[in-house]
Amino acid sequence: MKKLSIIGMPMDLGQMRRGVDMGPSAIRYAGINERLRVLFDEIEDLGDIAIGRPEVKIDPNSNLRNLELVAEKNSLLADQVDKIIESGSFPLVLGGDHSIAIGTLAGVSKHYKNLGVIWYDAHGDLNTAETSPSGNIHGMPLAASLGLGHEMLTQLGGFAPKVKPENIVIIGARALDEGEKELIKEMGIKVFTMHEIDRLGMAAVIEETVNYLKDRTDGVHLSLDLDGLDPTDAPGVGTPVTGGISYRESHLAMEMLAEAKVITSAEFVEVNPILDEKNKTAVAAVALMGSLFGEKLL
Ligand code: 4U7
Ligand code: MN
Ligand code: MN
Ligand code: MN
Repeated sequence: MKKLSIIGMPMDLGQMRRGVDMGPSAIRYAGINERLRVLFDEIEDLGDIAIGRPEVKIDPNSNLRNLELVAEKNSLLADQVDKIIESGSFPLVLGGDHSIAIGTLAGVSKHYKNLGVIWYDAHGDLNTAETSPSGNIHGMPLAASLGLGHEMLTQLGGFAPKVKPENIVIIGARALDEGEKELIKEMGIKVFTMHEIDRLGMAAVIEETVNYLKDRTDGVHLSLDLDGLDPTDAPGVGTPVTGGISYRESHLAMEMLAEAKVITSAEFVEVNPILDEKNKTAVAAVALMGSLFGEKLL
């Protein structure tokens, strides 16, 4: 039986653009249930993880905005995701800013010896407190999952790392910080920047990605940051970067991932309805989910 479990993570503590906490609502209003219902035997919406309205603060010692809160809320998410997988269901997490990937991956990673991760994003999210220009934890989740950074983030769930560098593929990068570029080279992380996407075409990029991950991993998590898409197609994001992946290329990518049957968990993050145009970004997210879960055009 094919079952999907949806969980909302209305987190906005990983950055400064308030409004991304409304991402899960915006995605639900965009018709996620109606769209995905026909693709599964059963769908359950578990509602949102409680974030509340905590006082935001920068830890003066660590250059990490809201460190304790981000860690605390993410461990709630990790537990939920863990339970969903244990119950035999596919976990789909709705963000929220990208710091939630720390929790998602902590929950997912327990279940795999060699978890693969596809990081669909304009950014690398490979900063640590030392390299971060902003102190925003939504720019750090991939580093934290690799075991790099503050131990409250890296040790979430009680183990590190959640993913090995050779099991990661970044797609859509076009705004990497200097420290991130160095780390990518040092660790040998596979990256398809916009340059490679333009040169090879998205079809070849996904083919290569699937071939690369298929043999070395026993599950693949898709972490899709809507700012991976071009801002004309996904304007409702806090850190837009021009020259991004188109709506059509993104659909092709999701369709090919569906065909390859490799994805075992997913999250769609950084949808900010306050910055959006008529919920366009949430609608795009739901359309991409449709393709990811096997919706056909004919
Ligand atoms: B997102 C940035 F400096 N790299 O660390 C940072 F450019 O989850 C942006 O991908 C991070 O949206 C963007 O603050 C995080 C910045
Ligand atoms: Mn991003
Ligand atoms: Mn991101
Ligand atoms: Mn962003």
